[in-house]
Parts: sequence; structure tokens; C-alpha cells
Amino acid sequence: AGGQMAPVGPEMLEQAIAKGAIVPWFQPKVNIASKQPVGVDALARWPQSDRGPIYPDVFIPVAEEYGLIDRLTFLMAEQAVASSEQWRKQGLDLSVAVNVAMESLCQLDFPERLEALIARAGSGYGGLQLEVTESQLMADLVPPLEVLLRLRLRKIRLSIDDFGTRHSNLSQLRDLPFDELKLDRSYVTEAADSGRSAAILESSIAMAKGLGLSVVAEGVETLEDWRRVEQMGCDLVQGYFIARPMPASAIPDWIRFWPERCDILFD
Ligand code: G
Ligand code: MN
Repeated sequence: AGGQMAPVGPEMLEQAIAKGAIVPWFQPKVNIASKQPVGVDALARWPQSDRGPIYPDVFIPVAEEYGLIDRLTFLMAEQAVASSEQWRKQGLDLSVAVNVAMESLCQLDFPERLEALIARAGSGYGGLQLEVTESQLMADLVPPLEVLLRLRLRKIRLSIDDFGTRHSNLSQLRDLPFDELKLDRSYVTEAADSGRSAAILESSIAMAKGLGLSVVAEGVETLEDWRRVEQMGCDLVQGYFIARPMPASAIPDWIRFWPERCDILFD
């Protein structure tokens, strides 16, 4: 005990993907003005590997390095679409956001493969959203405009995730048809103590709004965080103050009790 954990190898990860051992947990996103839940973010979890839970910051880089990220993305999308279909049958209309690697987004048949997945689930397109991390956007790869436009045609919304963590390529922001910008949680957290982080947060929000993007603050952990980003003009919030990520089965009850929790959270 106490020794360093052996790294996750590609064979072990491939088997986990093959048997569907990696599952999405869902974290709600709430409209800041109406306090209404509008959607959920699907976060990859590997809860029961041979050596206990393994965290995404460990297995995602392995998937990227060994060419497994596209398969992982489709495994996540399949489960996320299936869950959203179940929620819809229970009368819950939630958008579901899945993380997608630039590698997948750069393949011309990506929209088609996604379309086939959606058709298999028997659901419509409207509720699916794709998130690309800013760090991937800033690499040299530029997703073919054709792919982005075909996704948009299917009403699949595109978000930029973890914005603020890398030096941005502003021309990609200007030129690519994204719908939403998600501000990285480190800025949201640090804005509590640092005027400099708050200044970056505030001007990122202003820039995103100027580009016609909807703005999400990630990592909202306190009522003060909520008030701060609300005052800065944020549209949506996500973070531990609202809810921790949870399994799909916990979402309907969470939605049901949220109005009551609001009465307490906002007294
Ligand atoms: O920043 P990034 O999108 O990579 O973070 C996603 C991870 O952060 C998820 O695995 C989730 O569990 C965690 N997370 C979600 N909300 C919060 C929050 O409010 N605070 C912190 N510290 N972590 C969060
Ligand atoms: Mn994120």
C-alpha cells in the first residue's frame, strides 16, 4: 500500500471500452436567470476496473495517445443518447453534451457515424451537443467546415470546453460555427480571490457574448460564484453548488427535487 499505481496500459483500456466498462456520469447545467435545468454534461467514468475507480484525467490521455479516443467518444455518445431517450420518455427534456476529440471532428464521415448512432437509439437530433476542449482547438488541426456545417444542419450544437486554459487562437473562435463557450472552472474559482482572474473571466464573457455565443461558467461551487458570474452576464452555470456528476438513474430525482433545493440554496 502507498506505492505508486501502475499506469493504465492500452490493452486494459481497450478491453474496458470493448465491454462498455466506461460509463457517462451526468452533471446538470442550469439557466442562471430562470434557475431551470436545461441539460447535462456527460463525463466519462471508469468506476469498476480491476484496481478500483480510474479517473478520466488518467485514462483520457491514454486513449488519445493510443488511438482509442474515437471509440471511447462513440461509446459515451451511445450511452448518453440512450439515457436522454429514457429521460424523454419520463417527460424530461434535457440536452446532453458529449466530449469529442478533434481527431473525431476532423473525419469527414463523423456526422454520418453520429447520425447512424442516433438513428439506432431511435431518438431525434435536437438534444445532442458536442464539446471540444480549447486545448484541442488550439492545435494545428482545423476541423473541416463541412463537418461542422453538417452537424449544425442536424441541430447538433457545438461548445468550446475549458476555455481560458490555453492561449487561444482567436481566429478559430471567429471563424468556426460554435454555439457555446464554457469558461474553465479554474477562472471561476480563482475569481473569488483574484481580481486579475475576475478581469479575465469578465472579458471572456463579454467577448463570447459579442460573438453571439451562449456562455457557461463551469466550477460554480458557492452562491458567491453564482452571483459573480450572473452579474458578469453568464447564461448557464454548472458545478458542485448545483450538483455533482451522478449516474443516469439519479437524474430524474435530482430534477424533481431541484426547486426545493433552490429554496434552501437561495433562501
Ligand atoms: O475542467 P473539466 O471540464 O476538465 O472538469 C471536469 C471534471 O471536473 C469532472 O470530472 C467533474 O467531476 C469535475 N467538476 C465538475 N464540477 C466541479 C466543481 O464545481 N468543482 C470542482 N473542483 N470540480 C468539478
Ligand atoms: Mn469541461
